[in-house]
Amino acid sequence: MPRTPSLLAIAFLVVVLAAGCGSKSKATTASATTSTTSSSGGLVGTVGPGFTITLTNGGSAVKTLAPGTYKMTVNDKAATHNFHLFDPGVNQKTSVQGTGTFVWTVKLEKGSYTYQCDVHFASGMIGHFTVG
Ligand SMILES: [Cu+2]
Repeated sequence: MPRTPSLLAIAFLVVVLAAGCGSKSKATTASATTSTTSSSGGLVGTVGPGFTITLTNGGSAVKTLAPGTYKMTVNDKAATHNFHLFDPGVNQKTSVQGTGTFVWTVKLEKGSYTYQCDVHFASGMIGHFTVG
């Protein structure tokens, strides 16, 4: 007699787990769709509040990009730093004193680009990526 109830319990568990997995994967699909939509908004540059400057695409650091026109969101989180993206053909920056979120449209050509804080690039607040 002890076998029958445990088999039933296992069968019940399998059903519950399967139902749980089904609803979970539905939720995952929905949120994945949402994040794809927002990351297709393009590149995100962030400077501050500490001595950090980053450029990401879909959450990953940008190393290489294909040539083209990109929408780029810049979060300047510090009144002591700025975000400056330049060359070739691009020269966009936020102000050192100012903060805020900015949306730039940048046309990137083949070449090597630099983003930096103009005040602290010598202290390592600088990054590069290649377009080609
Ligand atoms: Cu700085």
